[in-house]
Amino acid sequence: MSKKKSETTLMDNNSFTVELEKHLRRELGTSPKRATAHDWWQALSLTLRDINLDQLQQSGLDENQEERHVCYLSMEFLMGRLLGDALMNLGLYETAATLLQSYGVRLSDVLDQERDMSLGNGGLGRLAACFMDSLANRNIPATGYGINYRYGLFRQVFVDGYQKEKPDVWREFGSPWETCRPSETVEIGLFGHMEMDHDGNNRWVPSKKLFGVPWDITIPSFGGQYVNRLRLWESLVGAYPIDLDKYNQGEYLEACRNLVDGDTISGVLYPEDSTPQGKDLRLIQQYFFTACSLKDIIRQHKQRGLPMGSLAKHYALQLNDTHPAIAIPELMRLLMDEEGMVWNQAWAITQEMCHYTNHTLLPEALEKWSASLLGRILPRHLQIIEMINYVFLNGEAKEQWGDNLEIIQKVSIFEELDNGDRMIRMANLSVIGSRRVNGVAALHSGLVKANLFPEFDALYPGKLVNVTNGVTPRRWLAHCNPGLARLLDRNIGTDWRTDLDQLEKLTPLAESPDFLDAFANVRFKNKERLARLIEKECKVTVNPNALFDVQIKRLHEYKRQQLNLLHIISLYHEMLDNPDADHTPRVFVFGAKAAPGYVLAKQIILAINKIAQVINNDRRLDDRLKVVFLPDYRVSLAEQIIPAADLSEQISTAGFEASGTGNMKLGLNGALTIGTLDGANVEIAEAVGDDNIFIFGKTVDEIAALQQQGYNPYHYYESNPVLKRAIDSLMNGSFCQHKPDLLKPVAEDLMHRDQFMALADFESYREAQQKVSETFRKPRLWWRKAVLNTARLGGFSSDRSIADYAEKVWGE
Ligand code: KOT
Repeated sequence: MSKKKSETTLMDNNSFTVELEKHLRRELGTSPKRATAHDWWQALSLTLRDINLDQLQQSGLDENQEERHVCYLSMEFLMGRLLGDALMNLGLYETAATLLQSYGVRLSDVLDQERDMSLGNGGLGRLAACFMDSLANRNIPATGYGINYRYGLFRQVFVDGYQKEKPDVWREFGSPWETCRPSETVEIGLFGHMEMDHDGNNRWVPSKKLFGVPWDITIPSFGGQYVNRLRLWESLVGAYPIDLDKYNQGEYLEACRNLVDGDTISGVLYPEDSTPQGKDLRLIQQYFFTACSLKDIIRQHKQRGLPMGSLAKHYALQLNDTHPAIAIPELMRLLMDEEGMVWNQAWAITQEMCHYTNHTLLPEALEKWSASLLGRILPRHLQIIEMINYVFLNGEAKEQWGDNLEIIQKVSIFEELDNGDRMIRMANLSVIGSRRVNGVAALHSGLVKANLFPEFDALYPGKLVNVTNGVTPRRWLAHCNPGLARLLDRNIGTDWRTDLDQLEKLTPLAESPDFLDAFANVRFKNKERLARLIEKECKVTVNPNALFDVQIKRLHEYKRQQLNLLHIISLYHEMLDNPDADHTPRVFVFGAKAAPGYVLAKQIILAINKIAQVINNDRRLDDRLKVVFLPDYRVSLAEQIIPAADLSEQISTAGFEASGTGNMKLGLNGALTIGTLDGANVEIAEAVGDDNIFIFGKTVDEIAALQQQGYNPYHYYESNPVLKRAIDSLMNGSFCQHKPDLLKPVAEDLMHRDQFMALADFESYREAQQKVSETFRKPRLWWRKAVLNTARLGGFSSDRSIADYAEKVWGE
């Protein structure tokens, strides 16, 4: 796709000041002298939004553009805060800081006023946000389509070590970034029945009508010349009572009565990462935002005076996992029932337009909808899915596999259940209905081909491809780590922000002691800053000279926070046994939310908190070991932790983490990785070299073999005294003397089930951790490795991912 630049110059400093003060006076009824930090935040945000809106007119929405417009359909956009990034992108950061200073206000206090836009759970939603940023930076015309949830991901607090959920009222008084576009409201149907009209055609008569109201957020490139938009649909505005008791027990659905009343649909984000629960409201949410988005696309296409037959030439749909897969039958319905096309033409357009990204191999995360449930809510769509399946099985499938029933059953969109109902496999529907299917890291894409969809890979050679994930260097380096950004600017120039391969120029500097000192110095300041935050949030004093060992991601058994915990306990025991030995001081930092209904994950959080309390108060350790669990992990917290991390924990069971993107953010900022050969760790290891990463644990094949032969965690427990002692201390109440049974469930699960084989990798993990400790004691060696991590991870920019999508997925 070609690049295009607008000629418009952006706002000068004086006009910026005038506009800002105008917003203060007119929108907020205040003045620079009286304005609070929150007023300043709002006024600044409105000012920048206006600059972007002006620029938007000249960017991707250009009506005469020839390029294919990318529509990124995602249930989640985990945007975080927007002001700091926007100031940086528009080159107004210093101007704003100086102006505020003249009124005695600190820009950092103003930035802290912003509530994170947490409209996502974790990796999948954050990836969508990074991709929006990179689409703008690649000057690719694009719209992100999603849901304007009134409540984002719950806020997490700890009470006595337990996770408690609080509602995330992120835009109680509106959000300055969002512009409502009521004139582009669309109407969609739900429920109802099918009728035959006088021409003998099938017609859907919905019994419910819903309105989708679009709210737009501008997405500027670095420099601000190119602007795309994120369009989030709201179903209706109104009072919305949530039953918090039920919500906290994991029954978030039941907590929302009036299931299909308009305002419930965009009410709350489902807090599940990797384990969707097949509930009606979720399916309605999926249909709601997908149908609104398709109507929007078709309306724009027609407004440009283009014929329906050329829809696929002008628009590419990217389905972020199967959550928007209902787009496939919905597009068929629109093209046939509303636009009068015949099946074959509609199918050709649908298959040309749709592209599907798979983000997980976990069987429980592969979406399936009961056909009877889907048929009740969307009767026409069930008919169309049945027809797609019929045509597929009797056409391509029969030609390829004849009457091989085993394969036919496997590739069918429908899975027959014993109780007579059928489940619709959204992944199969997505593969059949898409032009390209991609995994998110080389290893993962290989497994998608070999294990998940081998039959489809044989049937459709070249359809299944890999696009390795990436992260935006604007947010995850330039903005979150200003100290390192300045150091880079001084040494390799400033172009790395939009051309991250420039980081390679650091390679020779890894041999310069002066540069290593400067790098270490930046890190030390970042660690001091994080130490202050830890003091404030956790009331724990930590030493910035200690090794900061960081695991930040959703809490899930496959991500194995429990393995990290076992290592911490073993270190604790070692320090108590040999108090005079020269131990490397460590601070273990956790950040993680557990899905409210995920019992074991919540018990692991409790265990970490309880163990932290004992260790942090044990004076025998001389402050050489600290464990902190920062509450309410979210994008803005990640931005403070990542620049201060020495060690990045990427310790999932091989084969289960599709990619990971925290691994990229931490590595780019110069943390060394301790990790398994899983997801993008494999490519990170190739990029940085074996000497600059700590790889441990069983490979995908070894894990499979162990599973095959029958995994027995108890064997590892019995035969490894260090491991046994760690687990016994969880069992016997050492960390919780007033309630000795409290942590037993975690210990028992590890000994008797251990679904993700933490015990099998424990010894190898511990050895790798010993190497980490030894290396950290040699600062020159450590910082050289750290610099080489930053130097060699430029390929993990989401700008590169988007270029790959443009070439391998949306292109020819
Ligand atoms: C959630 C529900 C259903 C299907 C997939 C998910 C999912 C997967 N949510 N987040 N992911 C993560 O996506 C990231 C971006 O591709 C990956 O880096 C990460 O490994 C996935 O776990």
